[in-house]
Amino acid sequence: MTLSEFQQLVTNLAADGEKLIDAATTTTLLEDARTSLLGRKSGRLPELFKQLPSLAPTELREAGSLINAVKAKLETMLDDRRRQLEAASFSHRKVDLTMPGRRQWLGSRHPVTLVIDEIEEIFRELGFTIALGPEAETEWYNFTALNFPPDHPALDLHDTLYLGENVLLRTHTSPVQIRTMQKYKPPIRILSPGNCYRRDFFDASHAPMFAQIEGLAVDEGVSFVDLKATLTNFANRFFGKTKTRFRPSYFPFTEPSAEMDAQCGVCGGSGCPTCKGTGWIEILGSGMVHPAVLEAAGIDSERYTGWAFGMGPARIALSRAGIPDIRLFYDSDVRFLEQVAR
Ligand code: 2NL
Repeated sequence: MTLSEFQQLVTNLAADGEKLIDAATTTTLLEDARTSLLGRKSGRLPELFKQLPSLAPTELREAGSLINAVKAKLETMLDDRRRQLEAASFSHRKVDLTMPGRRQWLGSRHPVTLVIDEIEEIFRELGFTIALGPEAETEWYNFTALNFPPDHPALDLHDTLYLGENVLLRTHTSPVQIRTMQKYKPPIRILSPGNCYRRDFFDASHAPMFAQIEGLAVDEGVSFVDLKATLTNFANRFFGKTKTRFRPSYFPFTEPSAEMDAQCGVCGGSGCPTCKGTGWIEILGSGMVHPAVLEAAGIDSERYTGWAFGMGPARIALSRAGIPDIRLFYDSDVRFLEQVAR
């Protein structure tokens, strides 16, 4: 091929390319133009590059600089046209710029935290304050002061996570109540939420770490009537007007002890899988503080009496939302959390 033949082909290509690029009215058409002009496989420009070896060696320099200049020009034209089309397509989009933006989900408090916050709010209105304490405790605060006999199975390495000699991860938030009774004189009305630990399998209904919320009221003349009235009021506030019942129970730290059930909100008491056919959902354990516990915490059990309760907010959140597996609360799966968020 002669130099002038080559120059003619390159000039034609430049002219055709300019027309093609100008004619492209969408970014898709522009991409087609780019492929037909510069496409590595069979674009017109790469095809011309392949012709270079057929020129005389003395003509190569001029031919090369010409084709490279056209290549650069086409690339610039393609880029300019792309910017033009993109700007036009944005300004022609039918958008109402006065519309409020779509709100992103920013996350929410954890479902268990939501239950704790709600319970705190109800008891706050009844004059309770929030008390917090350490999660690493001594055997004395976690067991001895709470009237556990030294050979109680809960003290065993199989049931409790020990950090060292005498130091363990608390198995309930009761140590906070003991510390509060040591530090303050009655009247005492406190609520202690927090995480507790036990050596247990992580299955559908158990977790080795779980939230507990306990309440304690100590004063002169406090009786089982106060316990029953306060906890019944709480159930009606938390679940909406509901039937409750108290069943006798046993804890080393309370005497007498009672468990409170609420009528199953899913079936209304007729029996369903959620309440395992009983019509009742277990809400909490409670009782009159054992005199030995008051004395251990330095409170005169002849002058003062008290009542206490403990419940698991995760259990309550499960039964309230009809969630089948407690592990869902700890997976941090946003698809689950979004569904129970508020
Ligand atoms: C449950 C229910 C309960 C308490 C916790 C308590 C705390 C002190 C004194 C007396 Cl300092 N009682 N807390 C009372 C009754 C029940 O928890 O199911 N626990 C395993």
